[in-house]
Amino acid sequence: MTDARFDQKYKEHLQRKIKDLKDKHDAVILAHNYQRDEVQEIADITGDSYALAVAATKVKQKVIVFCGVSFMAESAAILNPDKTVLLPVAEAGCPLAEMITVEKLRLKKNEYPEAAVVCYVNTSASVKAESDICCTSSNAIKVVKSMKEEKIIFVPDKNLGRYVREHVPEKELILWDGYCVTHQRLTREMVEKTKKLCPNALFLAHPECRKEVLELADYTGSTAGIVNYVKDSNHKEFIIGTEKGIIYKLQADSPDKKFYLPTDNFICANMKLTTLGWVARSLEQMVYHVTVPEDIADKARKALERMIAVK
Ligand code: CIZ
Repeated sequence: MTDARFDQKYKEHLQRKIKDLKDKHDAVILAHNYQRDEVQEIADITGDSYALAVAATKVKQKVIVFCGVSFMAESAAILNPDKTVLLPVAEAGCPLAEMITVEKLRLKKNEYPEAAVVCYVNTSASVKAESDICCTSSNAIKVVKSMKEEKIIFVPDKNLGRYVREHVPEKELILWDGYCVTHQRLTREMVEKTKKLCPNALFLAHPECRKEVLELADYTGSTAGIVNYVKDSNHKEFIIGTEKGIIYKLQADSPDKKFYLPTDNFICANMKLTTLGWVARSLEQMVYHVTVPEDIADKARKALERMIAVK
């Protein structure tokens, strides 16, 4: 048997095994848009963190296997205290979420006591608990507009914060110095080079990209925004300014369209830690059970639910 045929057989074996384990344990699989293709294939629901946070509140199953990174599984656990939430790889974290601590946020709040705190969902439960409201890249502009306070401490992504500031000039945004290490890798030169190679393609960028990159974008939005933009567009070619995993959904929705990445290195290493093997192990051994201390969960839930209520 060739290596490729063996890999395919092994993949199918693991996917069958996961399906059986899911039935046995009354589980549902949620997968982020940046997960490996074969993990998105076995997911019951895929989406960005906003869609997954909302979906998590509606699932009927007892067990939620969250294929993503730790802050996402934490949010699902906070919103669903009665369910068992599993993260297949305990080490799947988010460097951006680690760029802020509760202690440092408290110092910033003391500096600006009149300001409200809007935290990006890419934060720990403790930072959410210290914030007034959460946001995702899908709803950050709406969330900031919904605040009655004029001054907003926006944490921790400075690129997303800058993008929101441009769209909500009536608010004063105090930005944190954090960034997504994956999106920060993309430079203006990489995009310009790809545009020259693909002159008919539109460039779609995620707001976690640098300002100089967003200046080149034909459209800026979250992964959900990019997916919808491509579906509705008459264009046939797109340069994608976000993590590679999104191509799976784009290509599945629009098999007739072409997608190009401006760099082969547009990969979030943490998102790619989750493999089919770890998902199967997660269900076999019920690991890793994500829990959040009740006092923190209660406060963080308010920030998440307030976000979900923003229309
Ligand atoms: O909000 C999310 O899920 C992230 C991290 C990116 C996106 O736009 O989906």
